[in-house]
Amino acid sequence: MKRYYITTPIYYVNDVPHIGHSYTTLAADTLARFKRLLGEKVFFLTGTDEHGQKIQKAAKSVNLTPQELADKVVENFKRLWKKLDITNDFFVRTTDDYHIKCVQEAFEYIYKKGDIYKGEYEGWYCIPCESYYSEIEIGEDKVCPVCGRKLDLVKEETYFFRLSAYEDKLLKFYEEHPDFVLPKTRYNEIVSFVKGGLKDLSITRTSFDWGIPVPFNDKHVIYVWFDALLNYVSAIGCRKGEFDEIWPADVHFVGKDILRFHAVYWPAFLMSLDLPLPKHVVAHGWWTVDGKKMSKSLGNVVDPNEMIQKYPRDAYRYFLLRNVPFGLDGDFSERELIERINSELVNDFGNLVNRSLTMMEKYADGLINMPISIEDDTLSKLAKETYSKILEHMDIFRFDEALIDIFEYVRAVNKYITEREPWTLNKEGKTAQLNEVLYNLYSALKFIAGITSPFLPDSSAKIMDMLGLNDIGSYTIDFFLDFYSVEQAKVKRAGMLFERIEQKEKKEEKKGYEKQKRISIDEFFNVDLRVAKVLEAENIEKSRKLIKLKIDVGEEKPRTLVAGLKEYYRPEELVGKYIVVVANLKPAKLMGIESNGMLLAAKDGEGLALLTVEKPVKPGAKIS
Ligand code: ME8
Repeated sequence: MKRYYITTPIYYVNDVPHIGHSYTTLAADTLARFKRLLGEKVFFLTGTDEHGQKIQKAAKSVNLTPQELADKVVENFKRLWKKLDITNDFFVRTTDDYHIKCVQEAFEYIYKKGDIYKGEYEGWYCIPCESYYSEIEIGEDKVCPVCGRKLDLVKEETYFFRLSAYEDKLLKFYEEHPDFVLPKTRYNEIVSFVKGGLKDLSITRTSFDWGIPVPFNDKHVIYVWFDALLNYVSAIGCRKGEFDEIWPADVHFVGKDILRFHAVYWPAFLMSLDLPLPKHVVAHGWWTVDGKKMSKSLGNVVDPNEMIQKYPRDAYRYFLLRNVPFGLDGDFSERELIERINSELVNDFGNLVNRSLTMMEKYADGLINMPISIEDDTLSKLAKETYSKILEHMDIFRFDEALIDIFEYVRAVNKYITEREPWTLNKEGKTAQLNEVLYNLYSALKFIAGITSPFLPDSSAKIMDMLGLNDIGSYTIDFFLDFYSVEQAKVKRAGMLFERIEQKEKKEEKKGYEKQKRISIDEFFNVDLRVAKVLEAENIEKSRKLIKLKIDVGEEKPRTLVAGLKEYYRPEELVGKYIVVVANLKPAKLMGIESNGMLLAAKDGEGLALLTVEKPVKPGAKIS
């Protein structure tokens, strides 16, 4: 059976791991766990990129040899992955012997084929990015178009890879595989880059020596990107051993910064090596911190080690995967992380598990029994529907959407409890009905434990334990989807899944409120508040926060209103709601769309709730 092969980039060893690295690795880990849950055999690879001028320079600045630096820094990555419970099957290092041998073999293979030739190169080189850039890309300032740093003019004898010969083949491949690069916007970027014309690529260097020597000319070391990309092949046997069971990769996860290397150069190298191409290259967006680019000089680099000391690692993982639509840029803020913990993980998720288990213990001594007949299969049906939505979203690597699906289910189960009122059934001695409700709840928690296992592995394990089930590894999804697969169980409540976290700012906010400026009644009446009915709602794709609404405010034509609701509502949840808007606000342009009005919502440390009227009134009704 072909193993589902997932990779992360191999990270440079000149830096300590930060939130960005952990993001890619956590996404890959989540997919690996998800595929295992589906019963697939998985091979999940991560590792480190240890050659190149950048590493050589970094080592020199701390008086170490490049190898010593690599040996030291690699431990930071390995330690962090362990702390984050990353389930990689192998860790590749580009200074390992098997890798060096594989890169040299690949170089020779391509050389013999005639796709590598010797020449001379002069160009603008960015050492931190280990990449040449063309005059067109760098403009007049001669700074790197990716990292903005100063470029060096470098002239050297070099071996070229005949990339130009692959232009048409690549374009044909993209056309035949429209989901090779995801998300779609990135695919378009890559296609137009290649359509712009490809020049041959310099793939050796003579100006420094920290790299893999060209096998037949040791004056040259192999370009670090040629070396690094081959990790995906060297780590699985380099055409030997298990190689055919694993190759081609199913998903290379990368940040958008290194997409070109993976979606243009890498497939061209592979074509030249006569190897099949990967199925998908998935590029995610870029994390900033409190709106700023992370950098050592700004001192705002977020250390994942610190985060998981302060917050449960499930919460960190949840926040990264949930807060940003996979593919878009995101901003990291502890305030938002706490908001998500308090509202979703504590209120919705933790609370559901806790109240369910409490009732099971209180009303049935923790004993769960399958009823003779089950009248009410609401939760079972909903679980199946939820699962198919999750599958669709995971197919296109939308971790955020899959989590929204899961949490909608969690909320539905909470609602089920509220509506069925087990406490009343207990009080009235309706044992049969009570048992059925508890059994449904047990089965729903079992489904939740299974489906959350890739995303919230620690919480999932705790729930499994409370439900009297084995480790997640003993089951596949069928067990969880077969809703009533457990006939009898003894449950035991074991503490809360998540603890509420007090926000410091919240107290300050309260103080500020008392000091606020008072306004006159006239000033208040200047604001024209109206009821509006939401007619349509759609996500603004390019934005992380904004949703575009069409609203009826009782005028001849509906208005367009843009609001920052994406993180809190799905468009379909908004349609039909009677909301409150400020109707006499000057129009404003948001993401190029004119917004006419502003809606009212309440926000606390835990989430956001729209102001709606208690029962439908005519759109346009004045709020007085
Ligand atoms: O590029 N936001 O290694 P690298 C999101 N060795 N992701 C980020 C990020 C941020 N602010 N910063 C880093 C290299 N990343 C090469 C890769 S692969 C054959 C060779 C993540 O240590 C993201 O995945 O600079 C990005 O692509 C990767 O770290 C770059 O890591």
